[in-house]
Amino acid sequence: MDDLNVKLDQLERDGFVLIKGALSPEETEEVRSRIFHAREQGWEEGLNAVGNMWFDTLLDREPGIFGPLVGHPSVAPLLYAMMGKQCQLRSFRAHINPGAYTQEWHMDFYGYWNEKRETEKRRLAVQPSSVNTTFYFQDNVAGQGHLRFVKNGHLSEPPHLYPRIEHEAFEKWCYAQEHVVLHPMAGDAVVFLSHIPHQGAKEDDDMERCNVVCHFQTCPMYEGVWYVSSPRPFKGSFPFHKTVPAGMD
Ligand SMILES: O=C(O)CCC(=O)C(=O)O
Repeated sequence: MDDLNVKLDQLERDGFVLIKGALSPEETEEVRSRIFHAREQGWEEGLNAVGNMWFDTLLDREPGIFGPLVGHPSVAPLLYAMMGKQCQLRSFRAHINPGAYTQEWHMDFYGYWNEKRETEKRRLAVQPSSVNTTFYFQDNVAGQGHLRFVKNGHLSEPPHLYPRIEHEAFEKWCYAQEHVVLHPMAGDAVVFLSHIPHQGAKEDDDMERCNVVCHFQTCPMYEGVWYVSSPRPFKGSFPFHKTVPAGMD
């Protein structure tokens, strides 16, 4: 519990927490190889301009392989402590970075601050929230790859988002801030608040790099909330609906 409280405090303070060795070497290798199998099958949705190839169907195609990542025991106590049974899987997306890759600075839950403002105007509405659990399958050591955050970027609203995002100005602002750089290793997970600006990148174009991102949310996430992914079907989307993580009630 002490360890859990330390992590919860860190998540609240920094906006992210790195979970070392979240997956065993066997789990890491199994999932890694199935992500590349998916590519061989041509199951990707596309490859975007910054070098991110994405797969939205793997949880449905291979639930036995990918299902255990949803509320995995390494992240379940954190998710449950934050969201309880309201914790809902919004989306499940795997990525491969086949060549050069410098992701655009972005927030997964772009609409967070706007929803906060809207919520404050209403007597009954409550603030939606969202958390990423992102699993890594290669060693992103210095010189190979990284994930970085705008330092304290979860604590105040970045400029250039409203009324319409100005991507160039937003990215320029992100680049100009102080950053915290993580080097997640194979089997690590990063849990972070989905509204913190962040950017993944390869430092060596030749490194193999892939990840799995599970987005969790507490509703109300109405249709039209500004978010990078669309929601999965409601039924079956609550990982702790029937089974509470061990030792937590
Ligand atoms: O490490 C990366 O490539 C980026 C991860 C990311 O954007 C996410 O987890 O939402």
